[in-house]
Amino acid sequence: MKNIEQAYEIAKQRYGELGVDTDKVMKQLKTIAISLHCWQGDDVGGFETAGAELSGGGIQATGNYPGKARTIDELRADIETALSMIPGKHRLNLHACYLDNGGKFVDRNEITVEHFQSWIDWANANGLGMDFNPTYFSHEKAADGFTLSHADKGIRDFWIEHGIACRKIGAQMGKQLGSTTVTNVWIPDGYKDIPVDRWGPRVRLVDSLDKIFAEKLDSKIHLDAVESKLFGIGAESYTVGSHEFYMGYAVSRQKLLCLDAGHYHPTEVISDKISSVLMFVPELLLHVSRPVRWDSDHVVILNDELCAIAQELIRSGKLDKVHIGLDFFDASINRVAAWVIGTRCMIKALLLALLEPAEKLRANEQSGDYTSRLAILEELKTQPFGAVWDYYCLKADVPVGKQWLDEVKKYEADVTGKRM
Ligand code: RNT
Ligand code: ZN
Repeated sequence: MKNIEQAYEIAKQRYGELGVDTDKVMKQLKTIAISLHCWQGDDVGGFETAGAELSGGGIQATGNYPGKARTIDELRADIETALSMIPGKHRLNLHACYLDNGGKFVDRNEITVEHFQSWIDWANANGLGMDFNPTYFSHEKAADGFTLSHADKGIRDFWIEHGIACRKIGAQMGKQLGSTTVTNVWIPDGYKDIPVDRWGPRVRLVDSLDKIFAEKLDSKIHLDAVESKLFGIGAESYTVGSHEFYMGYAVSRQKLLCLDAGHYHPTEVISDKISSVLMFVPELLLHVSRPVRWDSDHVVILNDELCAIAQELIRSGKLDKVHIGLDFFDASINRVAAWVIGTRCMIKALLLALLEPAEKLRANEQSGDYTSRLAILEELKTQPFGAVWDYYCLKADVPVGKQWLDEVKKYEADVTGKRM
């Protein structure tokens, strides 16, 4: 503890020489909430039916590490454990298939806030805001790969009803918790092989979305987001909700666009999209993920793109217009550790970005002094960032350094490892 404080004092001086106030930075960092996705805890299984398994619909968790949460209580306990190792106050991002139906099947078009009341109460007790997602996969009416753009009106109407139900639930979450809920629509719709009709499904999707969003909701308690995708497993040739589709939809309807880091061509990055898209949509939702060769949803690590995303959020001054959500699910490692690693990395990236001498760098750029810009950006990489991060964790009363791993191992020995 003494070492951490001493190291921080030195780091504070070093950053001070660059014109960066580390105390102020830590205060700012504390105000940034990350939306923790419930689905890392059970490989996107949910609790709709006992022993529900993923998934269908273009997403796939891989791995069979023991100890995944099997019940709502287990999932909540795991999230609480993860949160106890993550500095700051955050949010829970819940999927509709995680409903609390008391053991009695309730179909997607019939869910109401009562099926989520226990989650809202739990979030409230844990000081968490909530975000929400309709679930357009893992269902017999999604089995052929189409939902909101389905050619069959009956199936389309069913999913429209689901979307409408979810907005009502999302609005209740926002209202009860006094913190705006973002409800994000992602659908898997697409064709495995080359379609003949690319128009029809897109015409139907626009119509379905318009029906879902018909009721105006108070933007203080609820916001809508739409998430595009390039391709999915079993939908390699055509995705109805492509980037251009949702970009156009979000701009024309003034909805939030959700940028998922894994949903673009392999050399395309979302860090560069933030400033472009925010010119035309009111706010953004991020699904921070880590694609490896494809939309693989690996656990987020502190790599160049994560740093670039955080830099964009801080440098642009538009943090208040961006909702930061995580979207990864790795079933090959301890699932609580996955949350802790990914979320801590997201916070580390934000801290690194806040520790930049922003005004100085901007002045260099504006005066055409690109030499200084490059030189300072490189010098920043070897500043004592780790000392500030350790101190931030210490002050937030969460494990410093790899201490958290010991706690996860203990939790595994006592709890998750005992699950069959
Ligand atoms: C799928 C999308 C979507 C899901 C979640 C579970 O490719 O990224 O956001 O990961 O809805
Ligand atoms: Zn996503």
